Parts: sequence; C-alpha cells; structure tokens
Amino acid sequence: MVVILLRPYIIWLVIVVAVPILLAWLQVLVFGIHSASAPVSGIIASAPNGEPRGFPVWIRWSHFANLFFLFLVMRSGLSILMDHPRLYWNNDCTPGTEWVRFTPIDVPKDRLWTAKDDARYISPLIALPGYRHTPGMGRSWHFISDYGFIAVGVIYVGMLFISGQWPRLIPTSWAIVPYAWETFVHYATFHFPAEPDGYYAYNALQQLAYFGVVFVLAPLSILTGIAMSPAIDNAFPWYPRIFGGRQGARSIHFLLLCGYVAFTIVHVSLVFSTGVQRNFNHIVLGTDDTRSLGLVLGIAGLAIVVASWIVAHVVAWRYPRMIQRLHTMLILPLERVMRTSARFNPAERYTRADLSPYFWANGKMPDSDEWNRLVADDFRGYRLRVGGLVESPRDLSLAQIRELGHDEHVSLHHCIQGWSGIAQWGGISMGRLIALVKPLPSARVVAFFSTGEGTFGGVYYDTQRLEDVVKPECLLAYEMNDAPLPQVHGAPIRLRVENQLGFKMVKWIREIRFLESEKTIGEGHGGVNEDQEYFDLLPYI
Ligand SMILES: Nc1nc2c(c(=O)[nH]1)N[C@H]1C(S)=C(S)[C@@H](COP(=O)(O)O)O[C@H]1N2
Ligand SMILES: [Mo]
Repeated sequence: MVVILLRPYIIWLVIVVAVPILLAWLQVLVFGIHSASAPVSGIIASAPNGEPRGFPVWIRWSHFANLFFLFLVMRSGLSILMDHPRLYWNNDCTPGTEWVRFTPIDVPKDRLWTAKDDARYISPLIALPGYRHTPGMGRSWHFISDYGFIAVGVIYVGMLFISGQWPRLIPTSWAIVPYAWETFVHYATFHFPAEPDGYYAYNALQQLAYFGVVFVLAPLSILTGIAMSPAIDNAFPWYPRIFGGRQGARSIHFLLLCGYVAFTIVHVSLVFSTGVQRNFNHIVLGTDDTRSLGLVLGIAGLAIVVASWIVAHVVAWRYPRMIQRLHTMLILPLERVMRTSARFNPAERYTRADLSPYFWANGKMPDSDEWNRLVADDFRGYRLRVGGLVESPRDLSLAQIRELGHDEHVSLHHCIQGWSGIAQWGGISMGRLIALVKPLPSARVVAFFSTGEGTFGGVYYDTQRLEDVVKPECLLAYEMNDAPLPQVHGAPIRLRVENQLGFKMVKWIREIRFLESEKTIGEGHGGVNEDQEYFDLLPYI
C-alpha cells in the first residue's frame, strides 16, 4: 500500500537520496578518502575559563521534555490528518488533484460522498487518540502538547543564547558546508569517521542536522500550523499565501512531520552505533564516561514516553470532557484577542475568478417529513423562526428574508477535517436580522438549529458569540456561487461565519434563538459537535 501511494514520488525519493550517495562514491573512487576523522566545524563550546563544556542540566531536561511533547504532537497530528486523508497544493481540494492520499478510495461521482464519509480509521498504536473521525480529541491533544513543545523550545533556545552554548548549533562560517559534505562522504561510503566527542562538539553534518531541526523544522511547523487557522487566514490573507495557501501550509506541515521522523530514525541509529553507553551518559547524566547507568535511566525515560501515549489514549476516551476543557482553558487568552480585536475581522480578498470547481459537502442530509414537505413545495412553506431574548420575534418566509437585503462575499472555507474550498456566498448579514429582531441586552449568544441531525443523531445545532455575528462576513446565506443554495450545501438557509471552522456554519437552519448562554441548550457545550465529539467551542484556530 505504501509503495502504491508513493509510486509517483519514487523518482523524487531516488533523486533526493540516491544522487548524493552516488556522488559520494564517485568522489571516493576518483579522489580517495581524505582523512579518517569527521571534520568538526571548528567550534568547541567552552566555558569562560576555557574548560570545554558538556550538557548542562537544562539541555538534558529540555531534550527529554521535547521528546515527550514532540511525540504527542506527531501522534495527535496523525489523527487529524486521517480525518481528511488527502493532501493538496491547491485550495480547492478537488478529488483527484491531491499529491498524496492515505486512503484507497476514489471519491465516487455517482452519489453524495461527504468529507465525513471520506474520514479514515487510524490505529491508536500510531495515532492519538486514534480510531475514526476524532478531530475534536485529536485537536485537543495536538494543541495541549503544542504548548508544551513551544514552551520547551523557547526555554531551550533562550538558554542556548544565555549560556553562550549557541555555537554548538548555529554555524558561524560557510566552511561548514564543505565540511558537512566531507562527513557525508565518510558515512555514505562506510568509512565511519572517528567522531569528535559529541559531549563537547559535533561534526559538521551533525551540527547542520541539529541546527536544521531546531531553527528550521520547528519554526516552520509552528508557522505552517498557524497558517491553517480560519481567523488568521481571514484577517491576514497574505499570510497563508506564503505557503501556497491553506492546503500548501497543510502539505508542508506534513512534510515537516516526515522530516522529524527521518531525523529521529537517523539520530537514534547513530546514538546506538557510536558508543551507546557514553552517548546516553552525556544526555541523561551529564557525564562523559562509559558507565551503564545513563543507558538504563534513558531506557526508563523512553518507557515513560511510551507510557504517556497509553495514558493519553485512555484519558482521551475516559475523560474526554476534561481534555476538551483543558484545551479550552489554555487557548482562552488567544481566543479573547481574536474575538474582540478588530484586527481579526474577516478581510479575505477572493474574487469569482478564485471559485473552487469542487466544494466538498459535509454532514447528514435531513430526511424528516418536515424536510421532505419543504422540498416538495420548493421551500414555499419554509419559515425561519427567530426568537429567544429579542424584542420582536419573527417567523420569516424565504421571500421575506430576501427582502431584507443582499450581502455577499467570496471566501475560503476551513473545515476542521482539513479540507477547504472557495465559494461565493450571498444572503443577508446577521447585522440586518439583528436590526430587525432587536436582541435584549441580556442576549450574549446566538444559537442556530438545523432541520438535519448530527453525526450521532439529535438536532444539529451550534452557537455563536454575539461579537462574532455582528462582524463583517457573517451571513445567513441563501445563495452559493450566484445560484440558490443547493440542498447539500444547506438550502434554504445556512450560516457563514468566516473567521471560524466549518462545523460552526449550521446548514438547513430552521430556528435562530438569542440566549444568555449556550449552557442552557443541548448538553451545554455550545453545539452538537462540541457535545458529542469534543470539538472546540470557539474554533478560530
Ligand atoms: N446541519 C448541519 N450543518 C452543518 C454540518 C452538518 O453536518 N449538519 N456540517 C458542518 C461542517 S463540518 C462543515 S465543514 C460545513 C460544510 O458545508 P458544506 O457541506 O456546504 O461544504 O457545514 C457545517 N454545517
Ligand atoms: Mo467540517
């Protein structure tokens, strides 16, 4: 299966891996091997008194903490990835245009195939929490461990500079490039070089690899992660474009994961093949000797890491609400800024020239008698009930809604599963409805109830903060791509709220209710997905 998926890329893999090895062999055959030792880039971190310095306690603990969080990040990332197991370089996500996919399924053309139908099973052995359609829990874990990963990174890089140990990692001369090549030639042709004592200095290739992971891979992962956020992409449309759009960022985010995995494999192999006891003593005990204690404690540490995966998996399914709350709590300050600062108002700049030729549909089509009657008379009998904490409740027909006005925008849709698409949406801004029904001062939250059901049954509903629905580009849409809203996309009326993820945009709306709090409806978590699948209440990211 892997080979089948990789087939179009074999040529690239060959070029990237085989060509340098070939060149290395060629060089050795023609010029011979120069020296038996790997060139050190010339910098040996030393203390002010000239003593060489090894790994102080902060390096050792941040190494462990980084390992701990990075694995949680990678494993939860895999869960999210498999919820839309296709990667693209275009914003449209048209099936067939993906550059790689992790599903054997060709999207059927003769029937409705929703993005949720397309989600895959992933084993909890490799992903957190694993199983099917779990982006809520996957995201909670991903973000919770992100904070750990970022905090450790900030402390580590800060200490690197404060302690003066930065020349360990950061090259100070271009000479490192030819040195690194020489080292590579040694390894690639099995002339294993005598290593510098890694406790004090690295060989040039090693230094470049560590530099790359810390100063290229990690920051790029953070930046491409941010570029998938609906609120960021809408407020700063230039930002995701740096990475080729939201899907470009998503693809790069995945390639960076491959980078971490490749690095880990090589790093661990070399740790074990170049004096495992000594290497473990360096990073675990901070001593430069060959006792076995470091290895023993190191293996125990790795056991803790593996145990954390099992614990995280169990907690995810036993106490999902706790994880959802922890995620909410940690993200709260950031969310407040994104909701209240006008800097984060949607300001997308797309035109009709950008419209996606394909737009994934999601969710369960309604199938109730009420719905079937509505469809049978072409929605002439449709009434939108607007009530709750308002001065003048209304029952609006489709014609009356259209009379309220026409607002429109072209926007990039961000689904929590990972796909996106650009469409034009026409309808009335929520502002117009608010002017009509006049919410009472006590109204803080707006709930949207659908005719359709949630994935696990029950009414599909979701809620918005009042601050968000009065922002530009929050629409009750009755039109998509200049035509009446198609049934699969939410006819006759759906919500568009462009600074948030797709699941907040209730389709097939039958009722809008103004409330003091979301806690009084459903299970109290603010939406059917929030109740049943632990999605975030305010998904700006
Ligand atoms: N009633 C209802 N509304 C819904 C859903 C649903 O399942 N039922 N799915 C949501 C999700 S997850 C997304 S991404 C968008 C998808 O909108 P689309 O089907 O027009 O692409 O609708 C949202 N609104
Ligand atoms: Mo979605």
